[in-house]
Amino acid sequence: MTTTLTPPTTGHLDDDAAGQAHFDQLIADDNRVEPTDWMPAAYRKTLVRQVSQHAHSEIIGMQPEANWITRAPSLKRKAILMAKVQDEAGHGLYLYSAAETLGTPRDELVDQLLSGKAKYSSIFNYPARTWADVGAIGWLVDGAAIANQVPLCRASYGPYGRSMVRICKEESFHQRQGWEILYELARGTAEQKQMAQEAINRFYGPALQMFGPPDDESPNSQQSMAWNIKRFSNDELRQRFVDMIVPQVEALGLSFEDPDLKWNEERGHYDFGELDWSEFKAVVRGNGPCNEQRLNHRRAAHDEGAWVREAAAAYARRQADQPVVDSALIA
Ligand code: BYC
Repeated sequence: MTTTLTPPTTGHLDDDAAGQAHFDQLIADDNRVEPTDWMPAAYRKTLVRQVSQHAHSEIIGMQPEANWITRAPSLKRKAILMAKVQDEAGHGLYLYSAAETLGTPRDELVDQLLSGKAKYSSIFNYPARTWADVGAIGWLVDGAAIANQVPLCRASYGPYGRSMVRICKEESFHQRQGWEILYELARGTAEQKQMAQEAINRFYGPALQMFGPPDDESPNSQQSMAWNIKRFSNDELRQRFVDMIVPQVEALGLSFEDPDLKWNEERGHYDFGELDWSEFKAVVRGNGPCNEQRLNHRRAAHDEGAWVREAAAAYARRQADQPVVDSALIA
Protein backbone atom coordinates (compact mmCIF):
# COMPACT_ATOMS: atom_id res chain seq x y z
CA MET A 1 0.00 0.00 0.00
CA THR A 2 2.89 2.35 -0.59
CA THR A 3 2.53 3.71 -4.11
CA THR A 4 0.25 6.69 -4.61
CA LEU A 5 -1.10 6.83 -8.13
CA THR A 6 -2.43 9.94 -9.73
CA PRO A 7 -5.16 9.23 -12.26
CA PRO A 8 -4.11 9.58 -15.90
CA THR A 9 -4.23 13.26 -16.86
CA THR A 10 -4.88 12.69 -20.55
CA GLY A 11 -8.54 13.44 -19.93
CA HIS A 12 -9.74 10.07 -21.14
CA LEU A 13 -10.48 8.25 -17.91
CA ASP A 14 -13.65 7.18 -19.66
CA ASP A 15 -11.55 5.56 -22.30
CA ASP A 16 -11.61 1.86 -21.43
CA ALA A 17 -7.95 1.21 -22.19
CA ALA A 18 -6.59 4.07 -20.07
CA GLY A 19 -9.10 3.40 -17.32
CA GLN A 20 -8.30 -0.31 -17.31
CA ALA A 21 -4.56 0.38 -17.12
CA HIS A 22 -5.08 2.74 -14.18
CA PHE A 23 -7.34 0.21 -12.45
CA ASP A 24 -4.87 -2.65 -13.04
CA GLN A 25 -2.09 -0.56 -11.53
CA LEU A 26 -4.17 0.25 -8.44
CA ILE A 27 -4.84 -3.44 -7.90
CA ALA A 28 -1.22 -4.46 -8.61
CA ASP A 29 0.01 -1.90 -6.06
CA ASP A 30 -2.62 -3.01 -3.53
CA ASN A 31 -4.10 0.48 -3.49
CA ARG A 32 -7.73 1.47 -3.02
CA VAL A 33 -10.17 1.93 -5.87
CA GLU A 34 -12.38 4.94 -5.15
CA PRO A 35 -15.89 5.72 -6.49
CA THR A 36 -14.57 8.29 -8.99
CA ASP A 37 -12.00 5.87 -10.46
CA TRP A 38 -12.76 4.04 -13.66
CA MET A 39 -13.48 0.38 -12.90
CA PRO A 40 -14.42 -2.62 -15.03
CA ALA A 41 -18.16 -3.26 -15.19
CA ALA A 42 -17.66 -6.77 -13.77
CA TYR A 43 -15.76 -5.40 -10.74
CA ARG A 44 -18.57 -2.91 -10.10
CA LYS A 45 -21.18 -5.65 -10.49
CA THR A 46 -19.51 -8.09 -8.13
CA LEU A 47 -19.12 -5.36 -5.51
CA VAL A 48 -22.76 -4.28 -5.76
CA ARG A 49 -23.68 -7.95 -5.38
CA GLN A 50 -21.48 -8.63 -2.36
CA VAL A 51 -21.92 -5.30 -0.55
CA SER A 52 -25.70 -5.28 -0.99
CA GLN A 53 -26.01 -8.93 0.11
CA HIS A 54 -23.94 -7.97 3.12
CA ALA A 55 -26.21 -4.97 3.86
CA HIS A 56 -29.32 -7.16 3.53
CA SER A 57 -27.76 -9.69 5.95
CA GLU A 58 -27.25 -7.03 8.57
CA ILE A 59 -30.86 -5.83 8.27
CA ILE A 60 -32.48 -9.29 8.17
CA GLY A 61 -30.01 -10.41 10.85
CA MET A 62 -31.64 -8.06 13.33
CA GLN A 63 -34.74 -10.26 13.48
CA PRO A 64 -33.66 -13.43 15.34
CA GLU A 65 -32.21 -11.42 18.22
CA ALA A 66 -34.78 -8.61 18.22
CA ASN A 67 -37.34 -11.31 18.99
CA TRP A 68 -35.61 -11.72 22.35
CA ILE A 69 -35.48 -8.08 23.45
CA THR A 70 -38.75 -8.32 25.38
CA ARG A 71 -37.73 -11.65 26.94
CA ALA A 72 -34.10 -10.91 27.87
CA PRO A 73 -33.63 -12.16 31.44
CA SER A 74 -32.70 -8.81 33.05
CA LEU A 75 -32.79 -5.07 32.41
CA LYS A 76 -29.03 -5.11 31.80
CA ARG A 77 -29.31 -7.92 29.24
CA LYS A 78 -32.20 -6.11 27.57
CA ALA A 79 -30.19 -2.87 27.25
CA ILE A 80 -27.16 -4.73 25.85
CA LEU A 81 -29.28 -6.64 23.33
CA MET A 82 -31.09 -3.48 22.18
CA ALA A 83 -27.75 -1.76 21.59
CA LYS A 84 -26.48 -4.75 19.62
CA VAL A 85 -29.55 -4.93 17.39
CA GLN A 86 -29.30 -1.17 16.76
CA ASP A 87 -25.63 -1.62 15.83
CA GLU A 88 -26.69 -4.13 13.16
CA ALA A 89 -29.09 -1.56 11.70
CA GLY A 90 -26.19 0.90 11.57
CA HIS A 91 -24.03 -1.67 9.76
CA GLY A 92 -26.77 -2.11 7.18
CA LEU A 93 -26.87 1.65 6.64
CA TYR A 94 -23.09 2.04 6.18
CA LEU A 95 -23.15 -0.83 3.71
CA TYR A 96 -26.12 0.46 1.67
CA SER A 97 -24.28 3.79 1.49
CA ALA A 98 -21.10 2.03 0.31
CA ALA A 99 -23.12 0.14 -2.32
CA GLU A 100 -24.77 3.37 -3.49
CA THR A 101 -21.35 4.86 -4.30
CA LEU A 102 -21.18 2.22 -7.03
CA GLY A 103 -24.15 3.81 -8.76
CA THR A 104 -27.11 1.61 -7.77
CA PRO A 105 -29.75 3.54 -5.78
CA ARG A 106 -30.71 2.19 -2.39
CA ASP A 107 -34.38 1.84 -3.40
CA GLU A 108 -33.35 -0.58 -6.11
CA LEU A 109 -31.25 -2.66 -3.71
CA VAL A 110 -34.05 -2.76 -1.15
CA ASP A 111 -36.54 -3.78 -3.86
CA GLN A 112 -34.25 -6.69 -4.76
CA LEU A 113 -34.38 -7.86 -1.15
CA LEU A 114 -38.13 -7.41 -0.71
CA SER A 115 -38.92 -9.16 -4.00
CA GLY A 116 -36.87 -12.17 -2.88
CA LYS A 117 -34.39 -11.71 -5.73
CA ALA A 118 -31.40 -10.78 -3.56
CA LYS A 119 -29.53 -13.17 -1.32
CA TYR A 120 -28.64 -12.59 2.31
CA SER A 121 -26.68 -14.78 4.70
CA SER A 122 -28.14 -18.28 5.15
CA ILE A 123 -27.66 -18.12 8.92
CA PHE A 124 -30.51 -15.68 9.49
CA ASN A 125 -33.06 -18.20 8.24
CA TYR A 126 -32.67 -20.20 11.46
CA PRO A 127 -34.81 -19.40 14.50
CA ALA A 128 -33.51 -18.25 17.90
CA ARG A 129 -35.45 -20.74 20.05
CA THR A 130 -34.00 -20.05 23.50
CA TRP A 131 -32.06 -17.36 25.37
CA ALA A 132 -28.95 -19.52 24.90
CA ASP A 133 -29.44 -19.17 21.13
CA VAL A 134 -28.92 -15.42 21.58
CA GLY A 135 -25.57 -16.29 23.19
CA ALA A 136 -24.70 -18.73 20.40
CA ILE A 137 -25.57 -16.13 17.76
CA GLY A 138 -23.33 -13.54 19.43
CA TRP A 139 -20.43 -15.93 19.91
CA LEU A 140 -20.58 -18.07 16.76
CA VAL A 141 -22.43 -15.93 14.19
CA ASP A 142 -20.77 -12.61 15.06
CA GLY A 143 -17.53 -14.55 15.55
CA ALA A 144 -17.76 -15.98 12.01
CA ALA A 145 -18.65 -12.50 10.76
CA ILE A 146 -15.48 -11.08 12.34
CA ALA A 147 -13.29 -13.84 10.88
CA ASN A 148 -14.79 -13.10 7.46
CA GLN A 149 -14.83 -9.32 7.74
CA VAL A 150 -11.46 -8.43 9.26
CA PRO A 151 -9.74 -9.24 5.94
CA LEU A 152 -12.46 -7.24 4.16
CA CYS A 153 -11.13 -4.10 5.94
CA ARG A 154 -8.42 -4.36 3.27
CA ALA A 155 -10.87 -4.84 0.39
CA SER A 156 -9.70 -2.91 -2.64
CA TYR A 157 -12.88 -0.84 -2.91
CA GLY A 158 -12.36 2.11 -0.53
CA PRO A 159 -15.89 2.73 0.79
CA TYR A 160 -16.42 -1.01 1.48
CA GLY A 161 -13.07 -1.49 3.24
CA ARG A 162 -13.53 1.62 5.37
CA SER A 163 -17.06 0.68 6.43
CA MET A 164 -15.70 -2.68 7.58
CA VAL A 165 -13.32 -1.11 10.08
CA ARG A 166 -16.05 0.28 12.32
CA ILE A 167 -18.29 -2.74 11.76
CA CYS A 168 -15.56 -5.10 12.95
CA LYS A 169 -14.98 -3.08 16.11
CA GLU A 170 -18.66 -3.31 16.98
CA GLU A 171 -18.82 -7.00 16.07
CA SER A 172 -16.08 -7.65 18.62
CA PHE A 173 -18.34 -6.37 21.41
CA HIS A 174 -21.16 -8.50 20.01
CA GLN A 175 -19.08 -11.64 20.04
CA ARG A 176 -17.94 -10.99 23.56
CA GLN A 177 -21.49 -10.49 24.86
CA GLY A 178 -22.58 -13.76 23.23
CA TRP A 179 -19.69 -15.67 24.76
CA GLU A 180 -20.46 -14.16 28.15
CA ILE A 181 -24.13 -15.24 27.97
CA LEU A 182 -23.00 -18.81 27.28
CA TYR A 183 -20.28 -18.65 29.95
CA GLU A 184 -22.86 -17.78 32.59
CA LEU A 185 -25.31 -20.43 31.40
CA ALA A 186 -22.56 -23.05 31.31
CA ARG A 187 -21.87 -22.29 34.97
CA GLY A 188 -25.53 -22.22 35.97
CA THR A 189 -27.92 -25.08 36.70
CA ALA A 190 -27.74 -28.38 34.83
CA GLU A 191 -30.72 -27.25 32.74
CA GLN A 192 -29.01 -23.97 31.83
CA LYS A 193 -25.82 -25.78 30.85
CA GLN A 194 -27.83 -28.15 28.69
CA MET A 195 -29.64 -25.21 27.07
CA ALA A 196 -26.24 -23.67 26.18
CA GLN A 197 -25.00 -26.98 24.75
CA GLU A 198 -28.12 -27.42 22.64
CA ALA A 199 -27.79 -23.87 21.26
CA ILE A 200 -24.21 -24.59 20.24
CA ASN A 201 -25.30 -27.85 18.61
CA ARG A 202 -27.88 -25.94 16.55
CA PHE A 203 -25.61 -23.09 15.43
CA TYR A 204 -22.22 -24.81 14.88
CA GLY A 205 -22.88 -26.14 11.33
CA PRO A 206 -24.88 -23.16 10.03
CA ALA A 207 -22.22 -20.74 11.43
CA LEU A 208 -19.48 -22.59 9.52
CA GLN A 209 -21.61 -22.34 6.38
CA MET A 210 -21.64 -18.55 6.64
CA PHE A 211 -18.22 -18.60 4.92
CA GLY A 212 -19.90 -19.81 1.74
CA PRO A 213 -19.65 -23.02 -0.30
CA PRO A 214 -16.42 -25.06 -0.45
CA ASP A 215 -13.72 -23.49 -2.63
CA ASP A 216 -14.25 -25.89 -5.53
CA GLU A 217 -17.93 -24.84 -5.65
CA SER A 218 -17.42 -21.09 -5.18
CA PRO A 219 -17.80 -19.45 -8.60
CA ASN A 220 -16.88 -15.93 -7.43
CA SER A 221 -13.90 -16.47 -5.12
CA GLN A 222 -11.03 -16.62 -7.59
CA GLN A 223 -11.92 -13.41 -9.40
CA SER A 224 -12.76 -11.60 -6.16
CA MET A 225 -9.36 -12.59 -4.78
CA ALA A 226 -7.60 -11.43 -7.96
CA TRP A 227 -9.32 -8.06 -7.50
CA ASN A 228 -8.26 -7.89 -3.82
CA ILE A 229 -11.88 -7.82 -2.67
CA LYS A 230 -11.63 -11.16 -0.88
CA ARG A 231 -8.22 -11.83 0.65
CA PHE A 232 -8.77 -15.46 1.61
CA SER A 233 -10.88 -18.25 0.19
CA ASN A 234 -14.07 -19.51 1.86
CA ASP A 235 -12.35 -22.70 3.09
CA GLU A 236 -9.30 -20.84 4.42
CA LEU A 237 -11.48 -18.57 6.53
CA ARG A 238 -13.64 -21.46 7.70
CA GLN A 239 -10.53 -23.30 8.88
CA ARG A 240 -9.24 -20.22 10.72
CA PHE A 241 -12.58 -19.90 12.46
CA VAL A 242 -12.64 -23.56 13.56
CA ASP A 243 -9.08 -23.22 14.91
CA MET A 244 -10.22 -20.17 16.88
CA ILE A 245 -13.44 -21.54 18.40
CA VAL A 246 -12.29 -24.99 19.55
CA PRO A 247 -10.24 -23.65 22.48
CA GLN A 248 -13.09 -21.27 23.26
CA VAL A 249 -15.70 -24.03 23.48
CA GLU A 250 -13.34 -25.91 25.77
CA ALA A 251 -13.05 -22.82 27.98
CA LEU A 252 -16.85 -22.82 28.19
CA GLY A 253 -16.78 -26.44 29.35
CA LEU A 254 -18.97 -27.36 26.36
CA SER A 255 -18.29 -29.17 23.09
CA PHE A 256 -19.08 -29.30 19.38
CA GLU A 257 -21.18 -32.21 18.18
CA ASP A 258 -18.71 -33.25 15.49
CA PRO A 259 -17.08 -36.68 15.81
CA ASP A 260 -14.46 -35.78 13.17
CA LEU A 261 -13.25 -32.71 15.04
CA LYS A 262 -9.69 -33.32 16.17
CA TRP A 263 -6.29 -31.63 16.16
CA ASN A 264 -4.15 -32.62 13.18
CA GLU A 265 -0.52 -32.31 14.19
CA GLU A 266 0.74 -32.57 10.62
CA ARG A 267 -1.47 -29.79 9.26
CA GLY A 268 -1.27 -27.65 12.38
CA HIS A 269 -5.06 -27.23 12.22
CA TYR A 270 -8.20 -28.90 13.51
CA ASP A 271 -9.84 -31.38 11.15
CA PHE A 272 -13.62 -31.17 11.14
CA GLY A 273 -16.50 -33.09 9.62
CA GLU A 274 -18.21 -32.46 6.28
CA LEU A 275 -21.01 -29.93 6.60
CA ASP A 276 -24.52 -30.57 5.30
CA TRP A 277 -24.24 -28.73 1.98
CA SER A 278 -27.63 -29.92 0.72
CA GLU A 279 -29.20 -28.14 3.67
CA PHE A 280 -27.14 -25.01 2.88
CA LYS A 281 -28.32 -25.02 -0.75
CA ALA A 282 -31.93 -25.43 0.31
CA VAL A 283 -31.68 -22.52 2.76
CA VAL A 284 -30.02 -20.26 0.14
CA ARG A 285 -32.73 -21.21 -2.37
CA GLY A 286 -35.36 -19.94 0.07
CA ASN A 287 -36.37 -23.17 1.78
CA GLY A 288 -34.85 -22.74 5.22
CA PRO A 289 -36.90 -22.83 8.43
CA CYS A 290 -37.53 -19.05 8.51
CA ASN A 291 -36.95 -17.62 5.00
CA GLU A 292 -40.60 -16.79 4.45
CA GLN A 293 -41.09 -15.36 7.93
CA ARG A 294 -37.97 -13.16 7.65
CA LEU A 295 -38.99 -11.65 4.31
CA ASN A 296 -42.61 -11.15 5.30
CA HIS A 297 -41.53 -9.39 8.48
CA ARG A 298 -39.13 -7.15 6.51
CA ARG A 299 -41.85 -6.29 3.95
CA ALA A 300 -44.29 -5.34 6.72
CA ALA A 301 -41.65 -3.19 8.47
CA HIS A 302 -40.85 -1.51 5.14
CA ASP A 303 -44.53 -0.70 4.54
CA GLU A 304 -44.99 0.58 8.07
CA GLY A 305 -41.92 2.81 7.66
CA ALA A 306 -43.19 4.44 4.43
CA TRP A 307 -44.31 7.60 6.26
CA VAL A 308 -40.86 8.02 7.82
CA ARG A 309 -39.17 7.84 4.39
CA GLU A 310 -41.71 10.29 2.93
CA ALA A 311 -41.21 12.74 5.82
CA ALA A 312 -37.41 12.49 5.57
CA ALA A 313 -37.53 13.06 1.80
CA ALA A 314 -39.86 16.07 2.21
CA TYR A 315 -37.53 17.52 4.87
CA ALA A 316 -34.49 17.01 2.61
CA ARG A 317 -36.30 18.75 -0.28
CA ARG A 318 -37.22 21.65 1.97
CA GLN A 319 -33.63 22.00 3.19
CA ALA A 320 -32.40 21.96 -0.42
CA ASP A 321 -34.85 24.77 -1.31
CA GLN A 322 -33.73 27.00 1.59
CA PRO A 323 -31.39 29.87 0.68
CA VAL A 324 -27.89 29.34 2.10
CA VAL A 325 -28.26 32.47 4.28
CA ASP A 326 -31.64 32.67 5.94
CA SER A 327 -32.57 36.40 5.75
CA ALA A 328 -35.26 35.98 8.42
CA LEU A 329 -32.54 35.05 10.91
CA ILE A 330 -30.38 38.04 9.99
CA ALA A 331 -33.32 40.46 10.43
N1 BYC B 1 -25.61 -17.38 2.63
O1 BYC B 1 -18.91 -17.79 -5.02
P1 BYC B 1 -19.33 -17.67 -3.59
C1 BYC B 1 -23.65 -10.34 10.44
C2 BYC B 1 -23.87 -17.26 -2.19
S1 BYC B 1 -24.07 -10.21 8.77
C3 BYC B 1 -26.27 -17.04 1.49
O2 BYC B 1 -18.41 -18.24 -2.59
P2 BYC B 1 -18.76 -14.97 -2.73
C4 BYC B 1 -24.67 -10.16 11.48
C5 BYC B 1 -23.04 -16.16 -2.81
O3 BYC B 1 -23.63 -14.90 -2.55
C6 BYC B 1 -22.72 -11.02 7.97
N2 BYC B 1 -25.67 -17.04 0.27
O4 BYC B 1 -19.69 -16.14 -3.28
C7 BYC B 1 -25.80 -9.39 11.24
C8 BYC B 1 -23.07 -16.56 -4.26
O5 BYC B 1 -24.33 -16.22 -4.84
P3 BYC B 1 -24.47 -15.21 -6.11
C9 BYC B 1 -22.89 -11.19 6.52
C10 BYC B 1 -24.36 -17.36 0.23
O6 BYC B 1 -19.54 -13.72 -2.77
C11 BYC B 1 -26.79 -9.30 12.20
C12 BYC B 1 -23.04 -18.08 -4.20
O7 BYC B 1 -23.52 -18.43 -2.91
N3 BYC B 1 -21.55 -11.23 5.99
O8 BYC B 1 -22.55 -10.62 10.68
O9 BYC B 1 -17.42 -14.98 -3.38
C13 BYC B 1 -26.67 -9.97 13.42
C14 BYC B 1 -21.67 -18.66 -4.45
O10 BYC B 1 -20.76 -18.34 -3.38
C15 BYC B 1 -23.63 -17.68 1.37
C16 BYC B 1 -21.26 -10.98 4.72
O11 BYC B 1 -22.10 -10.74 3.91
C17 BYC B 1 -24.30 -17.69 2.61
N4 BYC B 1 -23.68 -18.01 3.77
O12 BYC B 1 -18.51 -15.39 -1.20
C18 BYC B 1 -25.52 -10.72 13.65
C19 BYC B 1 -19.78 -10.94 4.38
N5 BYC B 1 -22.36 -17.95 1.01
O13 BYC B 1 -24.36 -13.82 -5.56
C20 BYC B 1 -24.51 -10.81 12.70
C21 BYC B 1 -19.48 -10.41 3.02
C22 BYC B 1 -22.30 -17.81 -0.32
O14 BYC B 1 -23.33 -15.53 -7.05
N6 BYC B 1 -19.63 -11.41 2.01
N7 BYC B 1 -23.50 -17.46 -0.79
O15 BYC B 1 -25.83 -15.51 -6.64
C23 BYC B 1 -18.66 -12.30 1.69
O16 BYC B 1 -17.58 -12.34 2.27
C24 BYC B 1 -18.93 -13.22 0.54
O17 BYC B 1 -19.98 -12.69 -0.24
C25 BYC B 1 -19.29 -14.68 0.97
C26 BYC B 1 -19.56 -15.49 -0.30
C27 BYC B 1 -18.11 -15.30 1.70
C28 BYC B 1 -20.51 -14.72 1.85
